[in-house]
Amino acid sequence: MPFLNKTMSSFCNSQSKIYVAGHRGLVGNAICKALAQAGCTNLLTRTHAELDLTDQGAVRRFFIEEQPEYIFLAAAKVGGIHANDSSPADFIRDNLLIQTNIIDAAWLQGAKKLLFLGSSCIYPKFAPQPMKEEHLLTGPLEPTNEWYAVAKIAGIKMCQAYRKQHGFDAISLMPTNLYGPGDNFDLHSSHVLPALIRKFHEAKINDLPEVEIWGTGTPKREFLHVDDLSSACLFLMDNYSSAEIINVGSGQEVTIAELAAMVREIVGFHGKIQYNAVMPDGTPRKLLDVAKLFALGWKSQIILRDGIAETYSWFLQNALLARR
Ligand code: GFB
Repeated sequence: MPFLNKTMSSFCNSQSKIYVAGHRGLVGNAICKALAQAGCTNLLTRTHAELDLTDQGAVRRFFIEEQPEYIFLAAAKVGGIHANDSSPADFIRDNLLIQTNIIDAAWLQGAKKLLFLGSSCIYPKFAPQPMKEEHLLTGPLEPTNEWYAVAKIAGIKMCQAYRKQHGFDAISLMPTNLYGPGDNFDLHSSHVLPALIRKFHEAKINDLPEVEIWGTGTPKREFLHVDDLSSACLFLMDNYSSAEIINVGSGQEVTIAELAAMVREIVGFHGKIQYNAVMPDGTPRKLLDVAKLFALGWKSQIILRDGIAETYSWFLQNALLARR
């Protein structure tokens, strides 16, 4: 079957009222762009200052007033391995509150459909690779991000419970490690890819002899461009309705050392790479099995090298504005 990638967009027209929670984040922003390109003009967004998603009363009032029909739940507290490991209370609290408030209010107000975004870290640390949807809850989690993972698993279970008890059409997507323009480039809280872009860039302009990479460089990660994820979100909002979770990935993985070499070349840094094994490696491998999604007719399109080059040029143009 040829890969469709184009959503039928039955939900997506100028009439449908669509709420994107977390529209200023990497994912929410990409979803808004994709929706606008697909012709959805009735988009609803709120900044954090306008609506605190951890406040149940405020979220309920917002849903009563606005009555959104379709919800993309992209609001979450996210971060890289160090942020997850050092702020476990924030990760479990904020995510549980945000997702619980939104899922419950959406159902209460009779929304037509909700799309919840989880993460590949919901799978056990030593899950067989590539990780299939049925590997959920079959073993212990990776300790550096178990707090975030437990919150995301609760979100999955909540979607399943509301479907089972109330017939609410809530679906759960499990994206792999994401990156792209608009990412967080703060070296303490970011994920590896933006961190490497910034580290190599700053080493280049400051003529430094080496760049420090956390861990051993041996863990493998799969990366997906955020525009591929937003395309999958629109596609699945139209073409998927099930209690079962569905993985969203590129199907390709690289070691952190390979990633570092690629970023170094794209940025044009000629010094050395120094590994700091005192910093954690995290899960050794995290490759999603994307057979289920591919069988529905969707496939990622952005090649990692191209996506990194695009993200680096975004960083260069927006470095002063980028969150630091
Ligand atoms: O992207 P990252 O922080 O998240 O780290 P995870 C991936 C790998 O890159 C780890 C290594 O092995 C890190 O040790 N790494 C090397 C670095 N240098 C750096 C650096 O400068 N910064 C960072 N951040 N990493 C997160 C989870 O895990 O993935 C979240 O903690 C979430 O919960 C997210 O699931 C997608 O892939 O290890």
